Parts: sequence; structure tokens; C-alpha cells
Amino acid sequence: MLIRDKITSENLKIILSEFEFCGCFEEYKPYGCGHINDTFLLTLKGTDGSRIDYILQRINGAIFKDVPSLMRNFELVTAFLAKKAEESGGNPKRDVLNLILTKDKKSFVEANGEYFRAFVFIDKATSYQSVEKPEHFFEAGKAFGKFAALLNDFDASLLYESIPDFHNTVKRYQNFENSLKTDTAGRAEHVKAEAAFTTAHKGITDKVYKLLTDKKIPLRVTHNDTKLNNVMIDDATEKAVAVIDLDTVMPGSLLYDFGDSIRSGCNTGAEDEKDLSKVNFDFKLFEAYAAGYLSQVKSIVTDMEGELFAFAPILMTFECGMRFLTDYLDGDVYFKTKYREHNLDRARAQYKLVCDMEKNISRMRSFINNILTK
Ligand code: ADP
Ligand code: GN1
Ligand code: MG
Repeated sequence: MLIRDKITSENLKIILSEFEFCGCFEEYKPYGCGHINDTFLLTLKGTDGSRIDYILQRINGAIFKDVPSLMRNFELVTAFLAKKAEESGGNPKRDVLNLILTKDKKSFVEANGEYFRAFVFIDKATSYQSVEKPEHFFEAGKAFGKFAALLNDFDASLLYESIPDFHNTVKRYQNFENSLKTDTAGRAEHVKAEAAFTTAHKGITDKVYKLLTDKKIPLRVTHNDTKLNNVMIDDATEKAVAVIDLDTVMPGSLLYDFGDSIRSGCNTGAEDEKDLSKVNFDFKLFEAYAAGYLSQVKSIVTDMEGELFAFAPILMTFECGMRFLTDYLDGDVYFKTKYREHNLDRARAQYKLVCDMEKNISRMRSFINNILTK
């Protein structure tokens, strides 16, 4: 999917007149490194001349087909978390993503077939692309763990499933096989090694999925997109502030959430690193995240989930690599890409990380067991 970094002047006018922003429009510019939505930093000038920033997002309509239902999820989850923050003496204005409503109290604006939403800009905080300090990653673990623990008593039946089968690795594997066979973009020939790697890992794809469908591990309300840049870290205190990017809050598994954070944070290289010698699994960072995450979810984790925490990063890294590879085969229709081989580079980096994680599974297992049995 191509990066779209402009808003038509007609739509901008609609956005500015409908959302309850404070101040006069100054400018907007593309912001952040998300792969899905078009995110902008919108700057207004207050009546006293002060600068007021907002996050404005054009929701990816190709992926999210029912925006009103998606935004209903946002409203429910943010209201629930804000109440929890208030009850525990936290700051709901900063600990939770805050939606800007429209003048008629809606959480999104439709303008000529495009959907927009806006958030209070979380100031003096950073969303990191890679871990700069283990302490940050420990804090990210705590934040995503707390998120799951808080949502443990959220009624899952209230939620619309924004992307069905999101972490259904069995289905994701079938999609890969179909894309390889169909070869829409004529790229199958260039991915022989990656396709062989994928096929060789078919056996791991039903492990967690089957336990979930057999109800041997619980289906919970989870975030489902727990990569490092979906949590904001306060610049002064270096503690996590809010968990963001709530598009995929749906029924899921703690294993998916834990695994995806390890995938994104324990990579010594970038997600799209071309030089695979730079892509390795950082065990120290694994320890930091696991300690933070498990400190928050320990009391709700079942024995079987506990046993699978060391496998989850392998599964989620494999899933992500397979998704990038599938999108490459499909002609880059899902993830935003900056150049032709971008999804393939991403897939290769994920698969290199899978190999390195596989070598570390026993170490991961004993670290997790130590925490869970203490
Ligand atoms: P995507 O689904 O495309 O990943 P996100 O909701 O994660 O979109 O937003 C993309 C990026 O924008 C984030 O990684 C973060 O850097 C930034 N961002 C999103 N919401 C906020 C916010 N409320 N305050 C500050 N930065 C934000
Ligand atoms: C996407 O939206 P973003 O950039 O935080 C994707 C995740 C992938 C991730 C890989 C809704 O996350 O599932 O793991 O890219 N989100 C969606 O970087 O598909
Ligand atoms: Mg994001």
C-alpha cells in the first residue's frame, strides 16, 4: 500500500469544522511510522497564541470496512480504561488515549468517503521504533501487561471484531499458500527460499490456535498489536504513559500480545533490516520485557499459557514474516511500503529472527518459569 501524506483541502475544511478543536488551523504534516493508517500531526494556534497539537488519522478504509463499529470499540475501551485510571488515582487524560469528539459528539468524521478521527496529542512522550534502553522495554511490558489485566473484566461480547481471524495463524498460512499459488504480482519466483522456510514451519501454525478453539487456553480481550511503537514512554519519567493504536482490541490471547512485543522489541536490527547479520534476538531485552509484562498478568495466567510464553515470540514473529511475505506476493496491498522489495526485506528479517529465537527457546522457558513459579 502506498503512503498517502496529503489531505484534500475540501476534506480538511470538513475536518476542521466538525471536530471540536480549540484554536485556528496552522498546519498538518505526516507523523509517526505506523504501517496501517495515515497519521498526521495537526497544529492549531490557541487564542492566546499558544501551539496546540493533535493527532489526526485517516482510517485505513481498505482494512477497516465498518468504521462506525470500529470507533464504537475505541469509545468503549477508552471509557473503560479512563474509569479504571480514575479509580486507581491515575491520570485518565494522559494514561489513556483521548478521542476528540465532533460538535455532535461523534468519534469520527466522514468526508467524501474517507474517515478521520482525532486524538489529544500525548505530549513529552515518545513512541520508539526500537528499544533504546532496557528500562523502557520493561516499562512497555508493564504497560501492555496492565492493559491486558485491566481488560480482563471487560465484556468481550461488546466488541466488534475489527479484523476477523487476525492472529489465526492457520488461516494466515492458508492465505500464504493461496498467494503463492495465485502469484498475482508475478513475484513467486523470487521468494523460493522464503516460501520453503514458511512451508517448513507449517507445523507450528496450529499450536496456539487449536488450544484456543478447544478452550484449553482462555480467549481474552487483548490488544493484538503490541509492537513497541504502540506504547508511549514519558520523556521525563521514562515510564510508559498510554497504550495506543486500539484498532485491533478484540478477543485474543495473552500469548499473541506477549509474542508480538518480543518480536518488535528484541530485534537487534530494524524490522526491515536488509543486512541480516544485524538481526539477532536480544535475550537481555527479552528478560526486561518478560519481567515487566508478567508482573502485571501473573495472577491471571493459566498453567498452559505459562508453558507457552516462550514459544509465543517464535509464533508471532513467524506469523508477521508470513504476513509480509504474503503481502509481497499479493503486490503490496496491505502494509505501507516505501520501495518495491520492502515487504520482502521485512519478511526476511522476521524469518532470521525466528531462527535466532528458536536457538533461545530453552533459555526463554527457564526465565519465564522462574518468574511464574516464584
Ligand atoms: P497505525 O495503525 O498506522 O500504526 P497508530 O495509531 O499506531 O497508527 O499511530 C501511528 C503513530 O502515531 C504512533 O506510532 C505514534 O508515533 C503516533 N501517535 C498515535 N497516537 C498518538 C497520540 N495520541 N499522541 C502522540 N503520538 C501518537
Ligand atoms: C501493523 O499498525 P501498526 O503499524 O502498529 C500491523 C501489525 C503488524 C505490524 C508489523 C492492524 O502494526 O499487525 O504486526 O504492522 N497492524 C495491523 O510492524 O495489521
Ligand atoms: Mg501503530
